[in-house]
Amino acid sequence: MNSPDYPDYLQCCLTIAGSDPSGGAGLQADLRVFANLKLWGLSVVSLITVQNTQGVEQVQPLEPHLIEAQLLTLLADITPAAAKCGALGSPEIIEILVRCLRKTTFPLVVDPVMLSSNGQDLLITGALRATDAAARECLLKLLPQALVITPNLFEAGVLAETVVTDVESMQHAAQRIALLGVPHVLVKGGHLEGEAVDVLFSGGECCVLQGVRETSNEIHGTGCVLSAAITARLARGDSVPNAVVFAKNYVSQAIRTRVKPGKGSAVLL
Ligand code: PXL
Repeated sequence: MNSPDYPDYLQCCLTIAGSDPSGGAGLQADLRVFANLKLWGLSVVSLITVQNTQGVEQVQPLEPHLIEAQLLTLLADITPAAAKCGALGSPEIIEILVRCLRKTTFPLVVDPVMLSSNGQDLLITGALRATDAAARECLLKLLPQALVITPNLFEAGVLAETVVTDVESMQHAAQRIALLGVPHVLVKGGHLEGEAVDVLFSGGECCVLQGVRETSNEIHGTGCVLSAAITARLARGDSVPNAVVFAKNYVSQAIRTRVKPGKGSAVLL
């Protein structure tokens, strides 16, 4: 018997992301957010990391054919109400995703994760660096499939090919990224000096949202949690601006009640 909170037909949210064994980021964080928000979580693993709360030691992308098989097998059975992708791991994986997601119609949130906080490449591993032009080109192919993209200042700078350091440059970058084919761009200002504000470019207009002053070196996975909460609210039928506002409040609340499971960063429940 289902409990009254869980109807017979469950709404599902999908994450395509890397594994963080310490649970603060990646698919483990996404699934926790989906469950907290009463959605059934689906996950396709793109890469595994070797990490604890003190940092990422190794990153190993899965064979692209395994990502394709996971995704196609899942989608043959279940259509998620919304999906997100996080750390992807290699140009081949991105290309496979572009191909597999081309025919889907559910909203997709792209968190263009490039580097871990201790500088490990999570977008592309091996000879190519996340900051190389070729890595950017590869990510650009995925953008037209995204409804929303959630870059931080560094990622926005790489995507927009500008330096992003303040609210004005965030607005400029958001507009440039929208021109790459994404209708809604949320540039996260968590790493801004001074005030922490986010910029949302949506419906052809930029708006500045009061941000969460997070001490991001000490809290791990806030970006994953934010994009997962946006995805969950889109699955529930929210508009993008409403989903973003909800997700920002969700992260602020989670930051206030953060926990510290290990010797390193705190994480969000
Ligand atoms: O927070 C970005 C991120 C996403 N996904 C995985 C990670 C990290 C950061 O370390 O490990 C798997």
